Amino acid sequence: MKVAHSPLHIRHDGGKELHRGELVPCFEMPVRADYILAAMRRAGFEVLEPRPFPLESLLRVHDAGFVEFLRTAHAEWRAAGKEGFMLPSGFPARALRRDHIPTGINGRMGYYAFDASTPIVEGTWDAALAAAHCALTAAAWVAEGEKSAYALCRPPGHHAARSVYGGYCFLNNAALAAQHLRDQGFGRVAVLDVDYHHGNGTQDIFWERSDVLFVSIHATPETEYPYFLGYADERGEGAGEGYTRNFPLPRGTTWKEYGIALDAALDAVGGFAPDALVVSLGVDTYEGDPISAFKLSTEHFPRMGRRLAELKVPTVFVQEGGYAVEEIGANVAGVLEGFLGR
Ligand code: OKP
Ligand code: ZN
Repeated sequence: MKVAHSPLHIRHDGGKELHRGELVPCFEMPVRADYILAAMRRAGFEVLEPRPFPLESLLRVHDAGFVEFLRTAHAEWRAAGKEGFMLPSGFPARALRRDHIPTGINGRMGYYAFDASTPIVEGTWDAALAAAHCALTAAAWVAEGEKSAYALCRPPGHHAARSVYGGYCFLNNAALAAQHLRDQGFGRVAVLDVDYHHGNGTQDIFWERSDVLFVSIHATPETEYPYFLGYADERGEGAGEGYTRNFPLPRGTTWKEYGIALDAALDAVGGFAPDALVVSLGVDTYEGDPISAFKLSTEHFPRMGRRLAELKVPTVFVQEGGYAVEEIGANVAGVLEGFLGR
């Protein structure tokens, strides 16, 4: 399997997030990619740098003002005399205006963000753009005839909506891959999101579309991030009605219950008869994950991969979460090797 990876990911580093009353280095840290890369090499996968893509490719799934904000945010912050990482301190929540974008950097940041756990540093744009190019490159390989490919994206993408960032995500790598496949002639594309957290951004992007099915298995938003999307009654709207499917599961879910939900999700995907599949591959369902509460062990990830392969559809894997850094490589490689039947 070909792997798209860019060393530019390392530029997204140095931010902190609030965790249990303290500012700590972000769980979404550069070493995650190092561990995955080492596992890819051990598995004998060919690792290649992403191709460049025009900025307009991003506008297939993102708002132009949003992309421009991300591209220039840190420079504006510096120009306003500030230093270090950027976190928003006010959001256009209920009772506040949402029809005006403030001109100042703090207001614009709050306008485009949905949480305060996603710092922007000087190199965030370079890294997020490189991750998007990894996803687009992996999609291009599959469009050119590869049966599968893996995009080693960092930062992740599935929480990023058309014009909102958050959840460690800036550009929606999986949505970009799915849209690229659509644009290359794959008529029906399914996105299956197996990250512990609901892929609210991907759901937002494809909410009203029937050409891209979004199916997600995740921890219930009643208790888990992102809290405000990912409930079972969300099924899409307009032309997209029925083309979003959510399978929320409680904290403490083990492989036994997970496997049942996976079968139901795979039935939904199979019923759609997709021409291609994008897997938002978060391995934060692992029992040792420091911010998650499912109970999958390393031996379960190859089983997940084997079940995905049963769909027999060209597949692009896009890296999302996974924060147990020492085990992340084995868990990701497990899915991919299980998929390949080895
Ligand atoms: C990103 B992905 C803990 C707050 C954590 C953000 C979680 C983002 C998960 N201090 N909130 O889906 O793995
Ligand atoms: Zn996650």
